[in-house]
Amino acid sequence: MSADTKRSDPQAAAVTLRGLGWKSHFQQQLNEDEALTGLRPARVTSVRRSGLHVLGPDVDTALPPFVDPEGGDGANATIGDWLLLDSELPTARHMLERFSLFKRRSPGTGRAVQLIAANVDTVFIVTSCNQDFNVARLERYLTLARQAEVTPVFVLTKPDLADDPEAYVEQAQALDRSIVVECVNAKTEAGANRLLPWCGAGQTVVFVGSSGVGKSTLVKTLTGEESIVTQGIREDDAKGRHTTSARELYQLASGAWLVDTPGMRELSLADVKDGLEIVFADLSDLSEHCRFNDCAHEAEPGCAVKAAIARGEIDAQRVERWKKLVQEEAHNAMSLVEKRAKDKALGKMIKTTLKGKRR
Ligand SMILES: Nc1nc2c(ncn2[C@@H]2O[C@H](COP(=O)(O)OP(=O)(O)OP(=O)(O)O)[C@@H](O)[C@H]2O)c(=O)[nH]1
Ligand SMILES: [Mg+2]
Ligand SMILES: [Zn+2]
Repeated sequence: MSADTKRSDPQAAAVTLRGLGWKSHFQQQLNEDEALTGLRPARVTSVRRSGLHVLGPDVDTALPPFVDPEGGDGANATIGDWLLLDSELPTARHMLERFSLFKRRSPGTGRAVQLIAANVDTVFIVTSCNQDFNVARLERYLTLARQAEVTPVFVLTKPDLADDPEAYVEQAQALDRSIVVECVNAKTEAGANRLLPWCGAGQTVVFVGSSGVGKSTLVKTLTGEESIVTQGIREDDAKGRHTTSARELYQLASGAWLVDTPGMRELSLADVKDGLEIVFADLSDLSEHCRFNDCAHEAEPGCAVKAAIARGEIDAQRVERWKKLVQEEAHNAMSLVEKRAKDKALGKMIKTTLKGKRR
């Protein structure tokens, strides 16, 4: 066992594919491609600039970064990915097709995409019962989760420091009645253990959220891994100090894999059209009743969205957040060159998306 792959139980049983989160989705790919026969599966357990660390039934080693020859936005192997290694040398040959992928637009103005984690079953969207709590940001994370087809759970920390934690729970729940909202003191076992229902054997869960919300504290309490570093937040604005700097996979005694991630300063979305249509399905549906096909829900006559706001049936602020995200998505979907050439087309694209052409 290398220093990179931390496991809570030093006596842990031998590493098995199933224990690492192997699923029929991966086995099928092996069965269907003869060229893959004889290669050894291993899972990426940590990602640094210098390279990867992989763990498999008969391998536990560092590897250089791996880029899938088929290319595309998500071609770099990331944490949680399954690679097939040579039978002799520890060299990656192939990356198995993922069943889920969590990604965002890299911070800054470029269009590059940053992969957060692959082959994840559940995402814990972590925020605190303090100034970090922000409905618009939660909605962004939710869109990301829906796009990736990963089960989202809202985890609200620091109820022990809040006057009225229930008020935060209600706001989070109002975003989507079907999502589980857990409000937990991350520093206590009783609190962190509330997350165990999503942490069965072979399950992979990723913790995301701003710096200082208690992602590492939760992982530390759940795994009992003393080496995990956590750090107090700034008193005045509750902002964290970006303590965790690399994504890391930890195994729980239950057999689940937890991915701790560095706190995000901003969350720019990329390729989330489907995610938006799920999170805002009600608004999308409603907009089909607008008189004009390309209604922007501003001042057009016969706008079903405006009418519903006027009747008090939907929240005007939520509509504004929806429009903003749809616009952002449309901007991102176009390259810079295209943007210059097709300024007008962009306006149209935003309108048709707001119009909610559902698949
Ligand atoms: N009282 C209380 N303190 C908490 C709770 N959760 C986290 N903390 C504290 O909040 C601070 C930040 O926690 P971290 O776990 O380092 O936060 P993080 O999300 O990992 O932050 P980054 O690694 O910077 O992204 C630490 O001082 C924790 O002890 C909680 O539920 N209650
Ligand atoms: Mg951390
Ligand atoms: Zn309208």
